Parts: sequence; C-alpha cells; structure tokens
Amino acid sequence: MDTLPLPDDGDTARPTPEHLRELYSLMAAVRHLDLSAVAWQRQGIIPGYAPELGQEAAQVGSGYAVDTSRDFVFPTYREMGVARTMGVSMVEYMSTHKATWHGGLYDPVKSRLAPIQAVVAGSVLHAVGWAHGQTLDGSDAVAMTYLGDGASSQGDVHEAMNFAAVMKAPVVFFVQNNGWAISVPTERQVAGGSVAARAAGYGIPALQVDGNDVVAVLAATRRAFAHCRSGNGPVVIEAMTYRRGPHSTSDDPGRYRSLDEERDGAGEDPLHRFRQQLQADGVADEEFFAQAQASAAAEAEKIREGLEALGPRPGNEMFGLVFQETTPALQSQAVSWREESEHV
Ligand SMILES: Cc1ncc(C[n+]2csc(CCOP(=O)(O)OP(=O)(O)O)c2C)c(N)n1
Ligand SMILES: [Mg+2]
Repeated sequence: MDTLPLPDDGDTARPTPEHLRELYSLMAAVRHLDLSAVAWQRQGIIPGYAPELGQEAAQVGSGYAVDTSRDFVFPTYREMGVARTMGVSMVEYMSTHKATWHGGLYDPVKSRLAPIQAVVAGSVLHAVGWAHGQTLDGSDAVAMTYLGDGASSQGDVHEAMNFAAVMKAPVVFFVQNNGWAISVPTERQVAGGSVAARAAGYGIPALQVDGNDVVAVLAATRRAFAHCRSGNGPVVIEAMTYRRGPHSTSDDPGRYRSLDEERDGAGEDPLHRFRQQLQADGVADEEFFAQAQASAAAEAEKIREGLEALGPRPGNEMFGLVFQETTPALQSQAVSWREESEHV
C-alpha cells in the first residue's frame, strides 16, 4: 500500500555507497548491543530488557531519516536501534534498563529522543501534542512516534491519528508490525487487513513497507518526513517485520509459538540480507564486514563498562522529580521513606 501523494524519487534518493556502509555498520552495532543486553540481563547487570532482534532494518532505516537539529522522536520500550542511530549515548540510554534512573540519563531535549515509554501507545499522543506545538511556532520540525501492531488496538491511537489529521500536525506514525503483541499474533488483534489500511479513515496517507529492507524503510521515512515538513499533515508508515526474540527478557515465546512457526514467520534475517546485497553490488567486502563486527563488539564492551560504573542515584530523587512543585502527600511520603531507609 502506498497512498502518499509525494512520488517515490527512486534511484535519485538512493543512499551513496558510503551511506549504505554506514547503515550496515549501524545495524551490526545494534545487533551486537541487543544480543549483549540480553546476556547482561542474564548476568544480572541489568534487571530487564526488551530485545529488538530482527527489527534492526526498521529501526536503523527510520532513525536515519531524523534530523536531530529540529525533529523529535517519541519511542516505545523497544527502540534501542533508533536511539543508537540518532547518536544517543548508549550508556545513558541503557541506564533506564539498569533501573539506575527512571527516565534514563540522556537529555531528551538535546538528543531529540523522548524518554523510553512503557505505556503501550503512550507516545503517540505526546508526539501529536509536540507536533501541533511546532505548527503554532511556525517551525517545520516533524515528530516521529513509534508504536506496535498491538498498540494500534489502543483507543489512544484513534485519538492521536484523528487529531493529528484534523490539526494537520506533522507526525510520522511509524508502526513496527512485528507480528506479535507479547503472545497475541497480529491476526488476532488487527482488524481491517492492516494498520496502514486504517489511515484512510482519518484521511491520512499511508505506506506499507518491507520493514526488513533498510533501504526501503529509509526511503519511505524520508518521503513521509518531506510530506509532513511541507505542511501536509501526518503520515502512517507500517513496517512489516518480525520479532525474532522474546517479548522481553522475562518472556518465554516457547509457550505460545513453535520454532517452526518462528522460522516461517521471521523469513530472512535483515542483517544477513543487507550484507548479501552489499556484497553482490560490490559496495562492501569481507574486510569491511569483519571490521564492522569488531567495532560493534568493542563498542558493546565499552557500554558494559560504562553501565557497570554507574552508581545508584540518590533515592530522594524519586520524590523530587514527580512535580515541579511538590505536594503535601508526596512530602510526607518522602519523610517516611527517609526515616525507613536512612534510619533518621
Ligand atoms: C496501556 C498498557 N497496556 C498493556 C500493557 C502491557 N503490554 C506491554 S507490551 C504489550 C504488547 C505491545 O505489543 P506491540 O504494540 O505490538 O509492541 P511490541 O511489544 O510488539 O513491540 C502489552 C500488552 C502496557 N505496558 N501498557
Ligand atoms: Mg508487536
């Protein structure tokens, strides 16, 4: 499906060989970090993590289209690859998964990435509000919000899409349809054929794209951004991909899908597929891939060291950071907490 009026400018927009190699290096770094994060959870370095195995093309391709000098991204809990592509410090990003600090230690305003959002479909409303604010300020900045196939069943998504269209808010709704909402397959919770098909009801143009093809995802996202930036209102992109791993480090997919189903559903690995393509086109050779793998491993190791060096935050921050001005109830909770934890 492609109902975006702006034409696909095909080959002219194709990334240069240098950019293609950069996309591959990003995907390799994200893959390595993602697998490492699961291992770190098993080793007790972080208490929990939501893997994005198989979604590297969707995340790197879309994140690569963001202009961090003006745009803003509203992620879910699974967008490590987007954060890495946007250049967010990965130690600061991972601090949320380490539970060092609730919102993560990175600065959302500077990095242009909102804090990790665990409320399903929570980020879509924030994106619409932010984007509407940009139009009032006369800015041409665009918000991109991530959501899953499961999130698309939430009422918040209806409200967000409807108002974004009514107000012509520059929002890219980037849906990663990874086939699953924890244990529920897409066909049991998405009516109407696809998430992209629903956009027509709001008068929003939509694109359904092969989410395992990083170049196709980048092209689709760039087109969507151009549409939004020119004052035409929102776009829905549905990137068809597959959650190859568990929902989170506390999930066991073996309880609701077989290995055969996983193999059939996942199709070809996006990283492997991109590597084959770059090799076939003569854009990269064995030496390049070995180098990309080595730097991905070195990077993950540095991030692990940085994470392990993070000390605990002062506990009283949990009361001080709730409201701009504290409330009597919060103050009395803070006093009780201090008495119990510090024995004062
Ligand atoms: C409002 C809300 N309802 C339920 C949950 C529990 N929950 C966490 S993830 C999830 C499934 C989301 O699936 P999807 O949107 O497809 O994203 P994915 O996890 O596949 O990336 C659910 C139901 C939650 N975190 N927030
Ligand atoms: Mg999903």
